[in-house]
Amino acid sequence: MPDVLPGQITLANCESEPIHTPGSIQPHGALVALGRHGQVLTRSANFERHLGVDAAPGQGLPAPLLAQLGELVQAGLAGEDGWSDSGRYTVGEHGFDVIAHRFQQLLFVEFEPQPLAQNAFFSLAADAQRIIARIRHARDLQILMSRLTTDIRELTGYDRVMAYRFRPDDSGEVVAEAHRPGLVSYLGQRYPASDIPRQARRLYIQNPTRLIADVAYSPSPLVPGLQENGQPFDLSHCELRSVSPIHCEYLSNMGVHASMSVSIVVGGRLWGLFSCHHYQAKTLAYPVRLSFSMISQMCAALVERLEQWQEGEAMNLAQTRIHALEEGLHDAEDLLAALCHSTPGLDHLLDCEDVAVCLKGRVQTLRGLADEAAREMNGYLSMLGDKDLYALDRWPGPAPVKGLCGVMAVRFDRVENGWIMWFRSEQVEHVRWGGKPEKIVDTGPSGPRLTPRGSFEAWEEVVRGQATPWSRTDRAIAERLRQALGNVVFSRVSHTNGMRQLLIAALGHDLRTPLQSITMAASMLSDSEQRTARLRQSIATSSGRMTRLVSHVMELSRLQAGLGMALSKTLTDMSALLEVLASEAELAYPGLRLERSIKPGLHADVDPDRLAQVVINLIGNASQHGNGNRARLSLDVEDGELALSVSNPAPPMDQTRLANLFSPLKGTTSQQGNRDGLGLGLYICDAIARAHGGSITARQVNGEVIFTVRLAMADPAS
Ligand code: BLA
Repeated sequence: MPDVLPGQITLANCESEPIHTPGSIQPHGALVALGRHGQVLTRSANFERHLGVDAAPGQGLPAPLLAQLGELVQAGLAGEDGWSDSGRYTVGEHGFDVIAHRFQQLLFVEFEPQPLAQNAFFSLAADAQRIIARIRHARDLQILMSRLTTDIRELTGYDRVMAYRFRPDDSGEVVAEAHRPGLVSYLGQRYPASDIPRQARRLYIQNPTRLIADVAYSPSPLVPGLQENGQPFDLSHCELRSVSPIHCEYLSNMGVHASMSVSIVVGGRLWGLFSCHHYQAKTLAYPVRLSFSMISQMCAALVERLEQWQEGEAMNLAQTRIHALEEGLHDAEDLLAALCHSTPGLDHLLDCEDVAVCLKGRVQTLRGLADEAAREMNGYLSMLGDKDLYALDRWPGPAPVKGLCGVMAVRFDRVENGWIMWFRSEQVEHVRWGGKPEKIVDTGPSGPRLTPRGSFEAWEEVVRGQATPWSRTDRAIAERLRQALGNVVFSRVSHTNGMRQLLIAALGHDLRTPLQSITMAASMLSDSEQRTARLRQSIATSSGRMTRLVSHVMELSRLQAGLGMALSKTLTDMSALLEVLASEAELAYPGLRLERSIKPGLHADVDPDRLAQVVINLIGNASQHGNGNRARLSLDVEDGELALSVSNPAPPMDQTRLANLFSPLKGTTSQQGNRDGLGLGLYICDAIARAHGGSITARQVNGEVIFTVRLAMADPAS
């Protein structure tokens, strides 16, 4: 936005007010700006009134002034931008604090009348030293700020001293306060970012102190008001800079007559301000302001250290809690329940209203407040993207659910869709607003907006629907928990895999023997009696199927243990083998119509028993899973390889299922279940084909599913 002229400033455009070039100063002092050769470029209209002589533009400083200030002025003219110095001088009968600085090639010299006795400064320096010594070892931010507001009030004599801290959205909060008895407290109150507009916050980083001696002042204009190049004089670093009329109106609406503020700059960022009010006009001697500024710098250094230290402490505490939490999770049967009932609870890890744990589509909350919100959030996650951590201050859906609008969600299990979510409610609810903050003494032309009550309402407007933002530490803690839970999930899966191996080995050994006995016993049952004959048949069929399953399981266990597949290969007449297998299959599956298309005389170097296992398995599948109880067995040469196929009409399968047919244990996750160990059988077929250097594939063509095994051909003559 372009700069606006001083007369045109309103509540709506005050961010564009060029507060660094007001064209005037506060009248309790005088200012002169000198050019490169010491010639006067401008001075405040009140210059002669304060100093007894005028400083005429275009000429050097008048002799009586030069006699006193010659050295300071010479040093300033020789200095670079950023140079500054000050001193106490007597001009005529008056004492002045003279403050000089170089900025944009100009030398600014300011005069503040000062009756203060010289020896007062010694006690001032001692005061500042004492204050600093007392706070140097502060371990608690809140105590530090309260201590300092009291000390600063003692040092400066203001009626009220507040520590005002900026929040991440540039709104502010009064975090500590000292005031004379009888004043209402502003402690804990919140103000919107617009109360100290952006350009003011920027300026307060460059120039940390500012003083308003009397809000009802009439500014003393610079004469001339513009430089030769037509630009206004930049008073960013001047002590006497005239301040925004909007802000003066704000202060006088509060009944305040004078103010002073000193920035607290931490790591180049405006962390906060010490803001002082006085209910009468008041100036503060420059040396006191310097002490104040020094204390504020010391405060900034302490704040930086304390914040780092506090962050470290919070992380350590969280780490200890996460460790304790982890302990109980490794052996828990139900991870979700264990996460919800752990002590210390997940809700103690971060400041929140409630926590939800989501896993495999289940959702559970710790305090029962966020069930609905958690389910809704679960739905938004895939729309938000593919990150593992989301920290939202505003609800991602159309409206907050039960007032919960802040959520931080971390994903700890990608496979099972495991998330932890912390919820926060709207921050307005958390801010104490102790009734009417003060009697509004009066309101100026801009109306009630320029009062603390108006400010609070403006702030409320800004933060409506917004939760207290998740801090850097909050995110770091959530990330730590995410990693810890990720490890838990990983070790639980490895553990389950280990258990599965054990189970499989036990199955193989311990089940085989009783199965063999049952088969034996069945064979000894009498044939003569019809009832026992049926029984024998049924036992034989069932135990035969169980034996096959156990062999599959054993095979799987061998393969998964990396033992590979033992083959005894021999040159085999594949055509003959398939004819025999087809005949056997017709006996084994009496209802199945098996069509044969077997090209004769084809040979391969294979383990015939293993190949038989594959063919029987494929025909068995066709009989069990196919439609119409018919199948076709074929053998031919394709692209110089043997192609052995079993095809049958079958219900359509989607691409995922088709692609997963050969992976083990898929039945446990597929919706169709694992009927008769179909998964294991095909997994083993695949392993057999690959052990022969061949392959097995499945495809669907015209309502048929076709399994094809490809193998290298062998020449019987060689
Ligand atoms: C400046 N506004 C300031 C300053 C403070 C505040 C501390 C620094 C100047 C000083 O030392 O006085 C705000 N002061 C507060 C608040 C409290 C307080 C919140 O005591 C609470 C107890 N101000 C507004 C609005 C606008 C505005 C609505 O409230 C504009 C739309 C403008 N404030 C404004 C401007 C400045 C300012 C332009 C800069 C003044 C300057 O340095 O020239």
